[in-house]
Amino acid sequence: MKIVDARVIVTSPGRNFVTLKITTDDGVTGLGDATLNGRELAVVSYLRDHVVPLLIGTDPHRIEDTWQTLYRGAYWRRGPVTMAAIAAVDTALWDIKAKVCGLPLYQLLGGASRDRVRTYGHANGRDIPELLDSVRARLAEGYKSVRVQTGVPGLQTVYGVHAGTAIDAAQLDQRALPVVEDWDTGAYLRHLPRVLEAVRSEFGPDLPLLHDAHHRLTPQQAARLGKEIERYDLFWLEDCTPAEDQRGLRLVRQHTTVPLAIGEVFNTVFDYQTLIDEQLIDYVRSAVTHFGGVTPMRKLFDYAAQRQIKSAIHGPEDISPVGMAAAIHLDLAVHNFGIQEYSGHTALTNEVFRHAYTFDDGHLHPGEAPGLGVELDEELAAGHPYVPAYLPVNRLQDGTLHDW
Ligand code: KDG
Ligand code: MG
Repeated sequence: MKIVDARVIVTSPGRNFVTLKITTDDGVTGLGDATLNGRELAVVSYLRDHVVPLLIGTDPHRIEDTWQTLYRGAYWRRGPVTMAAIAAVDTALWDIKAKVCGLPLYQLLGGASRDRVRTYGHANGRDIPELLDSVRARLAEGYKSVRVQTGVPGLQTVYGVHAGTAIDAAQLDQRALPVVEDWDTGAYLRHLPRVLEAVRSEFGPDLPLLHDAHHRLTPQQAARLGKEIERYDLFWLEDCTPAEDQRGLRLVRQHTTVPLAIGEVFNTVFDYQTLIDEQLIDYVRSAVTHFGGVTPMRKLFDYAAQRQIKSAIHGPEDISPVGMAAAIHLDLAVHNFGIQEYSGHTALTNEVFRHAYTFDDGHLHPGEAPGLGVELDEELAAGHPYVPAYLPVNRLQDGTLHDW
């Protein structure tokens, strides 16, 4: 079997998605997600100009060797552009192999370790009453676990929430230039305990609650926050501090037992070495799409399992249904599954990417279609071309650029 074609398809059914489609001489096709939100075209060029020529004529069954060739053979390792491109190839090859076997991908990963995949949804509000309404809406949709984000008094736009209407952060990027959010760490640290108090008193102690600090705190601030919110029994506190400096998490860990989740911006296992070896976190958050694909994700989870750390694959709207499908197959198969982030996609996106996975009663299932179980409607995709878009940036009130 040989790869005879590999094409990059860019479509924007409401937001941009980059998909690699690989075709074999037997006519089997595989899809991989290469969407890097706000920097999509860099990955398109990396794939089209530098990777596709290497794939033509090769054996699609040699997944590990292809991965190593793209990773080691380029000499220039790691980084989100490289790893998103490799992820798309790796995922598409797993899709092909599973289709050739006539099995859903999770069967090739060891089979199901559970019946269904628990998820969490996003609740956002400009203020606490609006957030409580949003939590009610997620519960009505069937979610059993909810991430809570609110506006902070005195700030116009903060992560997950906009001054005008409460919208998901993923929508903010659909504009010509970056939206500028404002930030005041002191105001946030004073506000968050009140938010969690209000949510707990409205919904009781049993609802699993999550919160994303979106890399905005120093280790000292995160340690202080963790101690203060322990009594609200969070499922996790996410990205409490930028984790390029993994040692920063030591301070946080020494001071609080709040579970910690990190890794959505990581792209190789080396980003996690200290965090996992020293058990400084509880959940690894990488996306299949940004971490080099199914192959390294599986290795990451096995490594994390040695320290009782669980999976929590990144799954916002900027992961396409192709990346989401790959995540759900892994979720069903790995033993140390924790939770899957899931906000769904627009109806149009679901038409462009018809998928076998289903969401029911707050849980996902990958379905039983061979491969990933996703078909791309190329004609429909072509009717929704790329739209230039950026993620927001974040500035302190004196204008200093802050972490986003
Ligand atoms: O593209 C950026 C988003 O993926 C990110 O802001 C979403 O933090 C996020 C999350 O936890 O889903
Ligand atoms: Mg996050």
